Amino acid sequence: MTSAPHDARRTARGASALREAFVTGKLVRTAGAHDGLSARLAQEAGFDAVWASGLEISAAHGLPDVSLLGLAEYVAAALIIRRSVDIPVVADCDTGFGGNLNAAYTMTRYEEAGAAGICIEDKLFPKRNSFVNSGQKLLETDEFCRKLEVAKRAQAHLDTVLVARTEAFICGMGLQEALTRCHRYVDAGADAVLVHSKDSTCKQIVSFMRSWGRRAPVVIVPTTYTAFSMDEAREAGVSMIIYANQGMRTAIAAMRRAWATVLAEGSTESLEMQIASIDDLFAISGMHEWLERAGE
Ligand code: SPV
Ligand code: MG
Repeated sequence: MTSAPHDARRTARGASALREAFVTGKLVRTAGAHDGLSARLAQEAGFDAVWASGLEISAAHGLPDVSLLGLAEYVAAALIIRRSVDIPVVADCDTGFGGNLNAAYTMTRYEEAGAAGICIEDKLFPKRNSFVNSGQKLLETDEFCRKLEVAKRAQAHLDTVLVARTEAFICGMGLQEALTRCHRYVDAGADAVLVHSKDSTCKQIVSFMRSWGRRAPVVIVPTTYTAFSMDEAREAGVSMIIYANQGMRTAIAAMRRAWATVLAEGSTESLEMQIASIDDLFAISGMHEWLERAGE
């Protein structure tokens, strides 16, 4: 009989910074990413952490966020992200890619990849992205608590942050269900809770924060309630705010515009003034540092 090693000397990369921010009340400003470049741009902009987004990683594979990619593909993406930045990486692990044992293996694989935190949500596998209007099904609270306990027991690094995400609001449940679930998830060992909402206003989140009483750090993803500011989030007691997909949506819009311009104008002359230079591309991808290694 073996159990997961729990070696106090081992720490997860960046996890202590996250935990310290949670204790001191600093809002962890987090940007979604799907590869090394998008993560590095978030770091360069000054974000405190990166979210290895399931939606972005799926889209980067040309696939919808409906549990088509597997654990290995998501971990590979998270590893590339983690190698590209120094700030903590929090990984979107969907439902933990299956049952309780899958959630345990998810914890192990992401810790090996250097994630500071992993986030597991209380939906049924296979899940749909939260903004899809069909097929949103919640796992029973008891069953999800068991999944969290099993994942937590697999944790090898002392400070890895396990975020339990409730999709109660996404599935049409009310405040009480969201609160009850989050309290149970913290009882089960979650270090933080993510409360997702697809409301166009911040009402659900603000009412949750008022009743939560700061029992554990709260993470939010204000994709639809766009007017909710960082200052308001801080004031409400939110610990981490994730801009999960705005970077990729910006890239999509910009690339569409660029390629349309090239086809319309028949050359890249006017586009050249608007886009990053080759030198910029070299710099962000580390060309100079790598050439220096070869003495060039
Ligand atoms: C993701 O980025 O994959 C998320 C956040 O889970 S959301 O797409 O808003 O559900
Ligand atoms: Mg996701």
